[in-house]
Amino acid sequence: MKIAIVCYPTFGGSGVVATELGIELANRGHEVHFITYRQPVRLALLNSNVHYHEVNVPEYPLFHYQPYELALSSKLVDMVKLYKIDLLHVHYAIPHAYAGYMAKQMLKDQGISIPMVTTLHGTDITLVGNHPNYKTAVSFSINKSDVVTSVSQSLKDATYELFDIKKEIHVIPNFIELVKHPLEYNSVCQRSTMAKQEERIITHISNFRKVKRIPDVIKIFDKIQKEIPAKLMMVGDGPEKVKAEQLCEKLGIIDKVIFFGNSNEIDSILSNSDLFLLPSETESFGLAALEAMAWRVPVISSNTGGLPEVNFEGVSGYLSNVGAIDEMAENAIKILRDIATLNTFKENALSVAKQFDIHNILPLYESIYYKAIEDSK
Ligand code: GMT
Repeated sequence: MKIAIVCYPTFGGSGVVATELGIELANRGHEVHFITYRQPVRLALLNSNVHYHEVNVPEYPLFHYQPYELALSSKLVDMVKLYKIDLLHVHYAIPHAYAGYMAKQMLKDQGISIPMVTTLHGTDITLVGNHPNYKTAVSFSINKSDVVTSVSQSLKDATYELFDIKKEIHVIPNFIELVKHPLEYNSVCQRSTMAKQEERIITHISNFRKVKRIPDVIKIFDKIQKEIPAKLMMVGDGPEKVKAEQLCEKLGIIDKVIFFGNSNEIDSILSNSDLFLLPSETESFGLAALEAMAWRVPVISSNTGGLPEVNFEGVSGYLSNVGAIDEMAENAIKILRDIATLNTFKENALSVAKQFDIHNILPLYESIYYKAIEDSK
């Protein structure tokens, strides 16, 4: 198949999922065309099966807002015609499903029929998409998609609850490429550069938006480090980062916290970690938690959204109500206090992660693609 993938090229989860999906589809012999405004961060190599087409939005003084959707839909039409693409897969409804639908209509006008699969990722439904200024267009473009998928059952339920959706939504969970055993992994970032031998390594990775409840991460760590020698790795960047640094300063723990910013060493950091913290306000899936679990890192998370579908209570970690900092810290200490318990949670985290192996999940997308192409004939 020839598949065009539209996504955000940044460090956000939806872009990561779209990129990893495209790479694996290409490994399986499909021809994949990424169409976005920058080369996706996780897309290192282009080859005969992996192409990247940049969407350029020319500047013009009259524009207060650059018309990205217009440029994207034009580019989609041009690329579909040039490469004879069979299917569009758009990740994140805003504005990709809308631009994809416009491209479909323009192509239809030229006698070309192409199906569009829209994958809902989370904030495109729960936070941004639900805003009254977007809701009408988001509902419209979801309903006009040929196939709609969501990354968790919880997100599917939220979509039906928040929007007037007439289409069936297929749940296809996010996935992970399982990694080598941490001891076999030749970590670029050595453990000794992060913590002393006797210290536990606790990690948080996100885009530091309010929804991630960054102050909770720091407060939970503060409580843990009072009981157990530990260091906190804060990976990522975003609007809450400066406040996070100030809070660490205020609590007197700045020397126990490393702020990495956006890092390409995520595997190295996770391979050395003992615990992952994800106390988010809402999380449609929690890909960062799954990535940690694939490195045998247990997870302390909130029990919101799709997190209970990924982090299994008492098995791969623990889940608490949003904001229950004391309970999260107590659970973390329960996991970290003795090595036997920690090792059990580590093995369990990996077993749960195995259920989301990319090789199990990818065929679900493939069969949806084949059916969509068949139905569009
Ligand atoms: O919240 C993020 O970290 C980024 C955001 C995105 O759309 O890029 O993530 C959403 O999609 C991810 C991939 O499907 C999910 O794992 C995240 O849970 C989801 N974020 C939220 O729902 C807040």
